[in-house]
Amino acid sequence: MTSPVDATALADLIVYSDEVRGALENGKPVVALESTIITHGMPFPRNVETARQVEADIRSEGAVPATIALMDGKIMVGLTDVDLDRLARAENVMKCSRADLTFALATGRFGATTVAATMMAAHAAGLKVFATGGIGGVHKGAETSFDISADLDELGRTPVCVVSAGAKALLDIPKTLEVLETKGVPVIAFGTDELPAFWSRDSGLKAPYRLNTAAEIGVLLKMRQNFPDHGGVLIANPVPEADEIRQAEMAGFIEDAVARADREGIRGKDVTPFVLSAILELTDGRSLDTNIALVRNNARLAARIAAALV
Ligand code: PSU
Ligand code: MN
Repeated sequence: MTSPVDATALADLIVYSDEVRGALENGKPVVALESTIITHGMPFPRNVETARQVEADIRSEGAVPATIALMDGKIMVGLTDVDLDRLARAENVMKCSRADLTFALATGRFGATTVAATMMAAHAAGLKVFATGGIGGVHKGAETSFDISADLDELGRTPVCVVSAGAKALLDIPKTLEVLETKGVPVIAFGTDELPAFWSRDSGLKAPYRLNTAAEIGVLLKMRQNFPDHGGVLIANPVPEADEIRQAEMAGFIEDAVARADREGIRGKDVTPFVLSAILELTDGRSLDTNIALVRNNARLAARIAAALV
């Protein structure tokens, strides 16, 4: 008789790349990567170039990258170059958060995983560290739209360390911090007292906590492992100074992009991709360069954190 909770059924849905399986068997550090940033966050072909570059960055730090996506009813943990290319070129890829993951699997659709769904998959696959750009959060105007990213809920429940450049500055960052606190998520700025705001190093808000080395973060994560039901940890790693667009300059672009989304009646899961591409246009492509730089920066830190855990 099968037990009501069948862990092997979930394990059967996971397809590891050879590189990731080998790393897990040999106790090498592995870093999970999301795929929504590829399909919905950046235009082709820079999306796939960036995805490859980020994987190379992780390898250069001595860790193994595991890009996660949903394909043919399976959770892919580590994509081959061919699959990465297929995903980056495909049209109508589903943007999959917690609510969408099983739909994509059940229908065999291509699904790109958000922070929330990547955390779910990473946890199921035994991965503890995940690098992204910026997490989703509480949108401006959420008091009427109720638009709050499932990323926050996932951080509250799933024990994975998410290395980000903070919450995307198009969000209401003070409200996002409040929700993270309510959900019990430690928010730790890396090497700074300020909470970073994705494209900018500063948000004007103080970060709840600060740590200065990957080793210190490793100690905290190991402590956290004593409480497996305590959910995730959010690392906020500021974009390198040379690549940032300062907050004062960014504010105008964000305001224009959010107003455009409002005028065009963009709702729900389309908001984040729409605003990101509007900002790309308004900044003449500069926001994309910054986005790529911060993702690479986060990937390198995540690799060092993963190494501190093994
Ligand atoms: N960060 C980026 N680009 C992105 C995203 C984050 O630099 O495209 C994606 C992530 O996958 C994140 C998602 O989880 O946007 C949030 O979407 P929503 O607000 O609809 O939950
Ligand atoms: Mn949303």
